[in-house]
Amino acid sequence: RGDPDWWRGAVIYQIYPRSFQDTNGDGVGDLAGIIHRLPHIASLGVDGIWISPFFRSPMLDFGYDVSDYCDVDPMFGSLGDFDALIQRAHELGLKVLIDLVLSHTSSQHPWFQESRQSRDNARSNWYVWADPKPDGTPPNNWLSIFGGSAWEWDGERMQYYLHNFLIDQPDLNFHEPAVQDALLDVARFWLDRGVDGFRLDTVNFYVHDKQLRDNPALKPEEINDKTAPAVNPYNFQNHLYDKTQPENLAFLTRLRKLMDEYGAITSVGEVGESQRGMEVQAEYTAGNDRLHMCYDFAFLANAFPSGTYVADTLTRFDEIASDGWACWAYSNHDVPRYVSRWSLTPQLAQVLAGVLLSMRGSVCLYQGEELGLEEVYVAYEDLQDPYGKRFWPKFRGRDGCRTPMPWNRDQQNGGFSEGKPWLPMAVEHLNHAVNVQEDDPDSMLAFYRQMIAFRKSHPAIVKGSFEAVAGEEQFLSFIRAHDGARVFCAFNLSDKARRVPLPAGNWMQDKGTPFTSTFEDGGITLPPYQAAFAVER
Ligand code: TEU
Ligand code: CA
Repeated sequence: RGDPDWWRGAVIYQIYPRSFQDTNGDGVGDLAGIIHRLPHIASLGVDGIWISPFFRSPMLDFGYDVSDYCDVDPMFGSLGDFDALIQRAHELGLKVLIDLVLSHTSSQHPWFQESRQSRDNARSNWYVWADPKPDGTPPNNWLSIFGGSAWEWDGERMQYYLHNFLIDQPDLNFHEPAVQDALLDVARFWLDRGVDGFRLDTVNFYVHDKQLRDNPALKPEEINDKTAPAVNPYNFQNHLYDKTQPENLAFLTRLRKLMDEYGAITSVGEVGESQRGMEVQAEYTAGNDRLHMCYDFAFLANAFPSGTYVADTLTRFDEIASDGWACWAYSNHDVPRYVSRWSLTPQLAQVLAGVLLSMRGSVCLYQGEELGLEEVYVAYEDLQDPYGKRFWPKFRGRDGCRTPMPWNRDQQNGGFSEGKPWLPMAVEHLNHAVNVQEDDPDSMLAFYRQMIAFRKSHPAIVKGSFEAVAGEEQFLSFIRAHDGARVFCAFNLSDKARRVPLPAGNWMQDKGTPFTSTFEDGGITLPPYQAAFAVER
């Protein structure tokens, strides 16, 4: 399977399959649609794809509620379609990562159906069951990310079960060895089918505090606010229970051993915790025998990433997680698209995309990011996300970044579907459609292609070390170095031109980027919102 280290510094394109390309007119994207559009992805020059869940599911959380880990939901196609997808992706030189949701299943999963029946069936211990307090209330104060108590009463078994997300997403009990074994079998099933790695959903939620102690960090107003999502409700990081969950480290080592049997496999664990997430990541990737990398939320939070913030974040990562390897993203299927979240002009979006694609770490791009798409306002009548429905209007949910991909301005529904799309095709996206940008050398699409090609042409940018030179509110510069080669990268985030001195050394401008700048007299003049790159002679 080639270079075992291919994932270090890779650019991975995230596909949200429901919204990528529909081929049978039911308004929902499918695997055949992904196959059809793989050449577009390959044309970006990325190294691989991560496909959000396509497994059998009642779709209450749009696939993150799995009822059969080893089959494709008929809505998306068949296992045969998946085999064809892998084959075509590999022909195009793209690695394929799938999204394993191991922390919880759907309540429709046969494991849960069996487990809920009694306290002594073969799978009775596969989920987290607990008796009520003497007054009948839930066993403790834990909250669900999607609102309300994390405990749901089950009238069949006459006990509460734990759900960190929807009521229909019961948490698996990782303290039960048989559960771990069954999930490793799932990973093996897909490795045998030829996948190149896994994105591991909510990897820091796998194991719960066996003692079920109350979360001491929870504020009473968080418990009572039924109108807004709680901030870090389960709050592992402030919890009495060790934030890294010692039992999880052992599970991740077992998973790693399995992946290593196959060679050239990678894993990226979602650690959705920005406060102390890096310490957790350090543990999860320590010693090269747990995860390969973690998916970091530093740039998925709401604040605009100043030069100071970027420099500090990357520096801190190296200090805290020195064995680790970061995986950064600006956008995904859970958060508002970054162009809107940070209120960026196209120029500022480009310079920040330049920053992302110059970072030490791997990079995930979310479908449509290469087109410069903005967040869509989805009206309440069209809302699909249960999380949004629950907290509307304080929180409008995640549909605004999940609307269909605009492929062709001149076709019905932007070329996404011949039927009624499950979420409306945003009219304002049509002018950004792939066919509009395809042959325009000044387009966002051309920008991303050139910037990705530039990144790949410099091993120092793909794999090199990171050393911050300057991190200011509106300016950032750093040096990436690998095997004796150094690249100096400078970014002007302001609306004023700026004179940038070159660091000591014999530097030469690299013109292979989509940015403009002038090199003269040992320094660089950076126009507003431009970046410059220099290599050593
Ligand atoms: O998300 C985990 C996660 O941290 C999210 O709850 C996030 O905080 C939330 O979506 C608000 O933006 C993963 C998946 O990415 C998400 O789509 C699933 O709904 C969730 O797990 C449950 O499986
Ligand atoms: Ca379809």
